[in-house]
Order: sequence, then structure tokens, then C-alpha cells
Amino acid sequence: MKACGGSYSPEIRRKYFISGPQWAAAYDGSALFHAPTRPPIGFEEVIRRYSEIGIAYWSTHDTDIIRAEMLGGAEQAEILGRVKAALDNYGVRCSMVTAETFHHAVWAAGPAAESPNVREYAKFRVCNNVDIGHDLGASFAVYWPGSLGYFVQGAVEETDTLRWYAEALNAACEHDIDAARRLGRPPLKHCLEAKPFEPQAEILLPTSDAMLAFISSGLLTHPEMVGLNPEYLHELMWGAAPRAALARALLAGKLFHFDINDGYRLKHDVDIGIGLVNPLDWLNVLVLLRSHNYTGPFNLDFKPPRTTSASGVFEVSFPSAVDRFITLWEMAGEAIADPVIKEATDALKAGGEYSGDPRDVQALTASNRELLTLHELIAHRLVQILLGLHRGRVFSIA
Ligand code: 3MF
Ligand code: MG
Ligand code: MG
Repeated sequence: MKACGGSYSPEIRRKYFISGPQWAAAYDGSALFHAPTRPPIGFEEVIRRYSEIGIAYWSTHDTDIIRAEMLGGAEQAEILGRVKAALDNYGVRCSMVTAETFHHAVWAAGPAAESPNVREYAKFRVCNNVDIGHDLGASFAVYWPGSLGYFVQGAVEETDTLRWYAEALNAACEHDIDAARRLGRPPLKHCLEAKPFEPQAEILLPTSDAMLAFISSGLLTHPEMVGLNPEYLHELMWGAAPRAALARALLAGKLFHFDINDGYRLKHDVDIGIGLVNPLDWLNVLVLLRSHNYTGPFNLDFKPPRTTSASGVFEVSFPSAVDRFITLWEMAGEAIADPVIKEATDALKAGGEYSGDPRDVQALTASNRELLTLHELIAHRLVQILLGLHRGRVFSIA
């Protein structure tokens, strides 16, 4: 990392609303067909290492820190006490909490299963998650309904399942309204996170757009409290343009939280660190978010590769991901202020000069013909900014 250069200091890194998930740092390299390559690590160590790097916020699933059997009991209070002590000690803040409703065997038929007992338990889990969030000082609760779907066709009635899922979210929001009032804190922002497939074969809310429709379906009692936590790769996975998905969320006023990572189209969820696969697309995503004054968290939801060692997770994975984010964010600022892009964009918006018959289709086409070449020029300029060529750098030819 020293040889690479281009690192930011922990003080600079702390200026950004970047959060490090407990599960990302604790990911041991295991997967279907893959045995772990790294030893287990607890929250105290993760929070300490995030603090050293300059990652100012931490996020967690309930079961990343508390075993399922212990949730809601005396052990939960004891563990949360230790989490708060670690956060205070290392100057890190908890930004987001999320209930795990996909991994445990109880969720084999999902968090909105036919069984009323399982659905009651799901309500307990999301309400308990709200309590954990307030206790740790978080502002966001995230829901990834990974097992809301099926493997085989016809066994699940989709409209029932979606209604039951809404009931759990309604329980969380109503519980939050009471908790917030009691504690004198603002209610949490409740954020839905979509993924098109994985772990189920078919997912009932596969995209951020499906979730926007669900939020305004009339099934939620507090749709104003519920927004989105899009994940960059989850949109790319189904073949979408993540930037366009984010634009739709922005227009709906629902871009609350953002999981940042990278990967490939139409493949599974490889969760690679931001900017290692699609740096140009990432630059463009951040141009959009900067120009719309997005102020929510950037949550580092990637998985350090199995080839990275336990020390490499904190020496390379996290600092390099943070530094690529900061670089791309600042570069996005340059792109927004770039005089060439600005002049080209202004010219496009002014349109071709023409004062003849407004329905003369040939003349209208001709008046814009030269101007539209600027689309390609803007794309070239963005690549120049990405590669540093806008500052006049050229490559020598032998
Ligand atoms: C799965 C994910 C999840 C969610 C997490 C937060 C483990 O692909 O992205 O990370 O982000 O459950 O709700
Ligand atoms: Mg995610
Ligand atoms: Mg993911």
C-alpha cells in the first residue's frame, strides 16, 4: 500500500459518511464450494481497526453480534453494552442496523412464510432491530428480503406473501414511532434493499423499482418512513444501469442509503470492492449523487476476496476501498465543474439554433445534427478525467 501511494489520512477519510459493515470485515471467505480462508473476528476488533483506518461509521446485522437464541434477552443488553463501549472507546458511530431474516433455518420459507408463528417471529425480529438501532444511536434500519421468494413454481402465492411482508414492515414502523417518541429521538429511516436473485431462484421484490412500487402499493401503513438502500452490484446483476436505478430512486425521494461495491453483469453477487471493475460507471454514479446533493451513507458492502489474508482485510481491502471511493467522489466534483463538460452540456440544453417552421422535421433534425456529437465528446472527457488526461498527460510512443 505504501508503494502504491495515493492514500488519504484517517482524518480525511472520517470526513465522509462512509460506513463499514461488521459482516464485511468478518467475512471469512466461505461460500458454496469454498471453505473459509480467514479466522473469525469479533466486533471489538472490527471497530478498532475501522477506527484506525478512519472509517467513522459501523453497521451490523442483529445476528452478527448477538446469537439468534439470545435476541431480546438479558444477553442482548449485555452485548449491546460492550458494543457501545467499543464504539465510544474508538470514536466510531453506529449508522445502521439490519435484522437477519434470510440465513437461519427458521427463514427456510422466508420472513413472510405461510406459518403465522414464523411471521410473528419476523415481527419480533424487526421490532427488536429497531430497539437495537435506537440503543446504538443508529439512524437507519435496512431490510434485505433475500429469502422472500421461491425455488419451485406455484407453491407460493405471491400476493399473500407480499401482504405478509408488508405486515412485518408495518410492525417495525409502528414500533419505531412509539420508541422514538419515548426516547426523544427521530424515528429511523427504514430502507429496503433489492437483489434480483440469490439466495432464492426467484425473488418477489427483485429490483429497487419493484420496491418503489411496493412502497406506494397501499400495503404500508407508513410509506413516508420507508425508502431504499440500493446496492450498486444488485442493480448491475440484473443488467440494469445502476445510475439510472439511482436516478429513479432520487426522483421518488427514496434514496435513503447506498451499499457500495462492484462486480459484473448477469453473474452472482461477487461483492468486489468499489471501483475495481467499473471505475468509469462509478465516476458517473457519483456525479449523479453529488449533483443531487445525496447526503446519506455509503456503506462498504463488499467482501474482501478469499485470497486476501486476515491482516490484508484491514491493511489493503478496507483502506483501498475507502480511498477509491474518496478519489472517485472528488473526481466527480471535478467532472461537475469541468469547463469542457459544462460548455458541451449547456450547448446541448440550448439546442440547435433554428427559427423556422417548428414542425419542419427535416430542418429540426439538421439544426441539432452537429450538436449531438457532443454526447461522445462528453464521454471522452469523462474518460480523460478518470485517467488524468484532462491535465494534459499523454503517453509516449516508442
Ligand atoms: C446481500 C447483501 C446483504 C445486505 C445486508 C443488509 C449481507 O447481498 O447485500 O449483505 O446488504 O443484509 O441488509
Ligand atoms: Mg447489501
Ligand atoms: Mg450484495
